[in-house]
Amino acid sequence: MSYETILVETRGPVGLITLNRPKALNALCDQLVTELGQALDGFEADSAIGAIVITGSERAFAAGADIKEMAGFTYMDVYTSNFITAKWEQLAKCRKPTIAAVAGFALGGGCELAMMADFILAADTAKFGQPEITIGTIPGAGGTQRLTRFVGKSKAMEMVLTGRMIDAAEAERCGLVSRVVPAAELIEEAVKVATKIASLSQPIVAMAKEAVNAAYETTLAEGVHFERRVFHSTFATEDQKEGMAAFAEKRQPVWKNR
Ligand code: CO8
Repeated sequence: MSYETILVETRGPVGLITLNRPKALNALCDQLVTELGQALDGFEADSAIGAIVITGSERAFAAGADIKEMAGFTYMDVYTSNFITAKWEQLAKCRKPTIAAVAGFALGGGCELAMMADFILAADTAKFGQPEITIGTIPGAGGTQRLTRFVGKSKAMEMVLTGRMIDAAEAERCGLVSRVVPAAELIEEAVKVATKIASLSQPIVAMAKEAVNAAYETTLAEGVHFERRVFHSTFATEDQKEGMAAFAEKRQPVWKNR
């Protein structure tokens, strides 16, 4: 499949998607979001792919939704097309593990897209923000909800109400990103982490992801109950037998993905 706004490649068992609209700082136009969804579908369907990395350029992961594209929309345009449509949420719904590798600006829809990944690895050049308030709108792809869950009410309110950007160090301090690495090493490190995840049992990884995600959707008691049931179900897999046998036999496990 050929794309105009993204680059798609594989690095061993890792699917790598690079947002590629350099002249617009990777602003998320409709075509880009559509192509990103198609690339994600392709990797989801490919059993050789065990994890997916999404990145942008050195200057920008993505500077937000495409302001020029949406500037003239009317209420009826956005209401009837259900803008933001489900395709924006596709990354959040991905069953395979996803990592956003962020350098430069991750603003507005760019920050929201990064937050839909399972975790964010940041370059030391990364800057995160929800500046929608400064252009007369508010976050519309989950920013008010996901950012608040990541960083808590106080910082989310300050960022959403003022549009203030935070740098990589502040993003790490407040838990928005898992780690900060030197910009020159970002892709290599993200692919390394993704390769590690892809080398594990894919169904067990999927179960672990489902269990962590339950923490965002339910009460503590229900989440712990769900976790216990998923934990129990790992004992129905061949890979749990293999993993524990390999530990006892002091050898590397050979996963069957079953
Ligand atoms: N949309 C369209 N074009 C953009 C965007 C954008 N979000 N961001 C940058 N560009 C373009 C600029 O217009 C410029 O193009 P041109 O050269 O043709 O004038 C080019 O990218 C380079 O940008 P700058 O010259 O402005 O570069 P600077 O280094 O001076 O500034 C900034 C970089 C600070 C990132 C600046 O470009 C900026 O403030 N951008 C807008 C950031 C923003 O407000 N983002 C939020 C957008 S709204 C949003 O995301 C709502 C999400 C809701 C869900 C989305 C559903 C579709």
